[in-house]
Amino acid sequence: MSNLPVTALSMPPTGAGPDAARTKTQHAVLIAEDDPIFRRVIASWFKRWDYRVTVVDNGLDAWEILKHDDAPQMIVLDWMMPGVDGVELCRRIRSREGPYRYVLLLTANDNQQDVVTGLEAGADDYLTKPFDVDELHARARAGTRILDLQAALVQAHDALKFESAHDHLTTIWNRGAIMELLIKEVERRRRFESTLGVIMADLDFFKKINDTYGHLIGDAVLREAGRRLGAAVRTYDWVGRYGGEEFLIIAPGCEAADLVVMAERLRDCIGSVSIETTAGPIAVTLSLGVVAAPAQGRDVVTCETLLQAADAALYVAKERGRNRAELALATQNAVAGS
Ligand code: GH3
Ligand code: MG
Ligand code: MG
Ligand code: MG
Repeated sequence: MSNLPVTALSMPPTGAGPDAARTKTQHAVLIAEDDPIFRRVIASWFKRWDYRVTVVDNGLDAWEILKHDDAPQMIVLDWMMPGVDGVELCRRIRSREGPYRYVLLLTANDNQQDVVTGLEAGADDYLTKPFDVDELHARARAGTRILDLQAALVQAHDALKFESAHDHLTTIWNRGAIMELLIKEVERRRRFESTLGVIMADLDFFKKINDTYGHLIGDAVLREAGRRLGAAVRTYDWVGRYGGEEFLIIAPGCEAADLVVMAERLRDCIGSVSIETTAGPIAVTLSLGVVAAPAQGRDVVTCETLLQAADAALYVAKERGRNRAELALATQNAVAGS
């Protein structure tokens, strides 16, 4: 029979109290303990401390739960359990990718070797039975602090990662990111012998919008143009801000005929409906230079050759009156017009 201290055995008060009314974000805990009394007492206390509690009585069930990324991040594991023991579970938890788990290992005695083995297997902390409820609470709080800190770090890291790859104004990919994507897609095309489409798109007479309405309104037009372009492509296409009022669109697996249709859709999504601004609706059009790299061919296709070809086709579109797309092939066919 487990040797529980009196303090730990005393059950928490039930019913509505100040704790029941707490609304702060709940943490979740998984308790894996084969001893029914320990299990019940530990679960009761964690509930009292506002944790969402999941309880299992063996290691195999615990592992089944922990295979899922949305499993509780705080885990209280008994060392000795049927199925998979606590130390083996620690090893499995650490060998798995996914969100960090804070593991509190319960050991039956204070054998120094036990503790070292447990910590080396990946436990963050340990408690030796019998333990006091205050000690359990303190360790749970320490674990929660670390999990909260870790969540804040992950959030900050994600935000930085997003900022470093996205354009501040439009929130689509920035120049660095869209160029990296182009390099990857050119490489993918080479390896898998697939087609690749690239479109260079530039807003027409944009300087005039700035000159007429001011830079802030110009910014609003750019933002909406970026949003419309992003919404007009397939989920596996890439849209980035290449320069001031210039956008680069990458369409993997797109043949010339599909690209022509796509370019027309992009032209239309900008030109067909005026952009609403605080200065009133502003009509703006888009010129596009389109290049389709075939799946195979003798030509060496690089980022530079694609960009040069798309840029040259864009220049032709501007020369031919704007609000149109030009396909950069040997024949330089016009593919769409206003
Ligand atoms: P074209 O039809 O030949 O492309 O003419 P354009 O006026 O669009 O081209 P031009 O290159 O002469 O002018 C581009 C303008 O875009 C000039 C620049 O100030 C403006 N621009 C670039 N980046 C931004 C930005 O972030 N915000 C605003 N508001 N304007 C920008
Ligand atoms: Mg046990
Ligand atoms: Mg322009
Ligand atoms: Mg330009």
